[in-house]
Amino acid sequence: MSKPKILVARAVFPEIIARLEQHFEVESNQSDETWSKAQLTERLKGKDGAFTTGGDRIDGEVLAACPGLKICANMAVGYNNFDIDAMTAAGVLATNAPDVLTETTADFGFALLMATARRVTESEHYLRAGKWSKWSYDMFAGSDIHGATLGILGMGRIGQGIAKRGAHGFGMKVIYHNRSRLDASLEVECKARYVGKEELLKAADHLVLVLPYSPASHHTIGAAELAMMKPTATLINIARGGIVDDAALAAALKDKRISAAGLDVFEGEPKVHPDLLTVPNVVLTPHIASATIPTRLAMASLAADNLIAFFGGKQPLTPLNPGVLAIK
Ligand code: 8YV
Repeated sequence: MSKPKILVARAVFPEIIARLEQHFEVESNQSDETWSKAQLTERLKGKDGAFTTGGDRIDGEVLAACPGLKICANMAVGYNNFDIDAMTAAGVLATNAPDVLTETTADFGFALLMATARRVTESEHYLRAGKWSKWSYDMFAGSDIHGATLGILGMGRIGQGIAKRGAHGFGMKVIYHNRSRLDASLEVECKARYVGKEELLKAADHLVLVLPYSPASHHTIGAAELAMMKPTATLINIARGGIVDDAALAAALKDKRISAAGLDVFEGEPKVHPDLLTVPNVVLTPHIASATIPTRLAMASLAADNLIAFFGGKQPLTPLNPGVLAIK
């Protein structure tokens, strides 16, 4: 019997490719070429499955051109690159890669918060530029983390990880807002208090965004929300580009309407709004919150496990539209 054909859309660990090759006929993109949607579609034609990452768009147009496709396994917890309704309508299973990246991503959220509030990168650039000639009492004075009020918007697994770090590690007062309130026992574990969105914006000294992107969460933070925040506040986005209106944020940072921001994700990335590149009070990183080798390996392994289980007639580990399996 011939093996199912799969496409691995981006470069990934060679050991993952080797494992996939034991089960599938694999076409991979180990040279990590940047494919347009049309190029991705061309390569997906005739394939039974796909191993995708957050930048690979799978929508009705792609699916219509690839009727043989049965599953797309995303090496990411976020799946806004998938049109889930279109996939379900086409009978294509979608899987993501949750849990394995929670603690690593929460670590990074905290790293970005600390770097932003304590002006780590801005002061390093100053030093590297040879501008440091003497100590002074207010040089690169930032904001305290310990004891401050940490606001979290989006209290899923990663949000909870950040809350625990803040409450237990740094004695922060944690408040959060989410579509639904956590169970009381989880609120106790995270030492977090549920508040409305407006109170969150107004009370947070540091606001971390960890909510999923969807058309409904587009520009959750725009000029009006930034205007509600404290002028001393910091804003951290490790969620998705598009949740923040980057142009409005750049203007708010320039006018010091908020103190600083730390951004790992951007609208239209890898492009970055040019105004963000010119303001000093922002820390910018290229979507690396889950980037440690053990975690990226665990994410890739989970995506591979989903493909192997599915084609082996077993239940995939992390299906997003499991109803599709019932139809088959
Ligand atoms: C990935 C992410 O690195 O998992 C996610 O949702 O944003 C990141 O961890 C990226 O999406 C690549 O797939």
